[in-house]
This record gives sequence, structure tokens and C-alpha cells, in this order.
Amino acid sequence: MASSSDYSDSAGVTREYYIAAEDTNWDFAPSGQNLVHCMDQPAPCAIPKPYNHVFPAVRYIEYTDGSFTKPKSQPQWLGILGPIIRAEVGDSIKVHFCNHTTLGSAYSMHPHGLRYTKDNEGALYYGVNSSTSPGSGAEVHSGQCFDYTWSADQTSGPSKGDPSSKVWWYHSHVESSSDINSGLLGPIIVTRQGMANPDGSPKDVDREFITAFFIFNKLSGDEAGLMHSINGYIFGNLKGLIAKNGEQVRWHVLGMGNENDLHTPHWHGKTVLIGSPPAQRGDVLELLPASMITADMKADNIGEWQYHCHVADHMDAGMVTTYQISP
Ligand SMILES: [Cu+2]
Repeated sequence: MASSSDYSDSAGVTREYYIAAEDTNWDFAPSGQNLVHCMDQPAPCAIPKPYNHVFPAVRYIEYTDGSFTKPKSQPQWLGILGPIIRAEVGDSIKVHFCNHTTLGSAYSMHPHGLRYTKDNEGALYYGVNSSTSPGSGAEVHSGQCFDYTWSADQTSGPSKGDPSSKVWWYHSHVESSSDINSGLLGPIIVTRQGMANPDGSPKDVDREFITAFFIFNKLSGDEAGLMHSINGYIFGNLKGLIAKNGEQVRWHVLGMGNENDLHTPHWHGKTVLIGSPPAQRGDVLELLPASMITADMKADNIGEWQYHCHVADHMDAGMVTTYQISP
């Protein structure tokens, strides 16, 4: 039975992040190989033509402090996504955001799910019913910084009966679609009050993975520039999704993109429980652009198993990798 404390908004901690938008190149297949499929030879084999795999990108890079000199490492499997921003319900989040890009574009950070004021919305648009103007954090120009303050209140967290943590997107929202396609997107995870470790991760799972299914469009629609990626990697170049036998693993699965981005992530080897009670048993999710789904897996089948989008064209174009359950 829920206690009254389940619904309180008692003050938590303030979690600070130092994040810069930076110009970079992103390699969607650092190995240069298709590591999963080869039609007539053992893997690996060359990425099939016409797939180029290195393109200019803009990414959210996390630093250790306000000097923005020491980048923080992030899990290999997180790929092109920005850092994981965490909160427990009741916490505040302060993001010190700087636009360190040099090509002249303004960017922002717009969070889904969290509570914010207009100035902290990080989105550039105008009101139609009144003369509402964009907030002061709506666009952060090249060379400038803005401190966003967001809060994780009860409406940001898992609802009654949901799994103990919940995923949300954040992304740049100046020219939203092109900003996101550049690579300015990342995850927020909010954990139920009383269920978080000091780092914000949930106490009742052993491991969380975040995977985003998104066809980056790098050559104005030309097939050779459609990167059918999971976390910005194609053809098995997303590595490091490794759990240990017996672990309780939580998968936060995200969609993004366009009308082509109808994805059906599928796990081989194990089923998952999807959503809140009565959770559905499945091994395929249904993702639309900007979808955010949490699924729990008991990792008890040792092996390396395929994890891919089940849309035929998408898996043929590279939206495939593996995850592993080690002894
Ligand atoms: Cu797909």
C-alpha cells in the first residue's frame, strides 16, 4: 500500500551538471565493419555500400566542473547520446550549459518530463494567444552559457505501480529537428523518491541500459546518409551492452526522428516486462518518434544475443547490435 510519503515533494538535493555543445565528427561504425551480418562470410565484413559512416555532428559533452576542461567519461554503449542526467523525485537539477560550437548556430537544452519556468524551458517559439516571448534560455548563442534549473516533482517521476525509474528525453530546441539530427539529444532518468542510490540510480535494479533508435539523416535524404542507428551506431558497432547472469536489468528505450522512425526493438534470448502493472510480457517494443519506454529483464540466459529493430528495411540498413549476458 502506498504511504503518504510516496506523494510528498520534500526537498531533495540539487544535482549539478556541466555540459557543452561541441562541433565534432561522429563515426557511426568505428570498426569500419559490419560486425553482425555478413551474407556469405563470417563476420566481420565491410560496411555495405553505399554507407558512408563519418559525418559532422554536434554533441552534448559533459565536463567535471565549470572550467570545462576535463570531459567526463560515459559508458561506451551510450554512443552519440549526451550524458545521463539523473534525479530522484524531490531533487533539483542545475545544468550549466555552454555553447562551444564555432559555426554560429544557437542551441539549447529542453527537458521532457521535468518541471521548469519559461526561462528554463530551453525552447524557441512565440505565444499565439498573448505576446508570450521565448524565455531567456531559449537560445544560447555560440560562445555563451546559460544555467538551466529544472525540478523533478511527483509528476516527473514514476507513477504509482510504475517501475522505480523513468526515462525522459532532453534535446536542443532552437531549430529542433535539425538540432536533434545534429546529435544534440540525451536521456534523463528520474527515480522514485526513497528508491535512489546516492548517484540517483534505482536501488532495485542491478543495471540500466539506455538505447535510442533514430535514423540520422546526414545527406538530405540520400540513402547513403541515412544512418539507421542505435545510439548513433550501425551494424553492430554499438558495443558494451553486457550484463551478468542473474542481474535485474532495466532497459530505457527511446525513439526519435521522422515518419520513417517507426521502430520495433527486439531482444533475442530473453523477454521483458514492459511498462507498469499489469506489465505486458514481450520481446518487441513499439516505438514512435520521441517515445520513451522502460522495460525490465531478468538476465538469466547466458550468451550473446541479437538486439535489433524488427522493421525489415531498418535491420538491413544497420539498426542492429548484440547484448550479452556473461557468466
Ligand atoms: Cu526501425
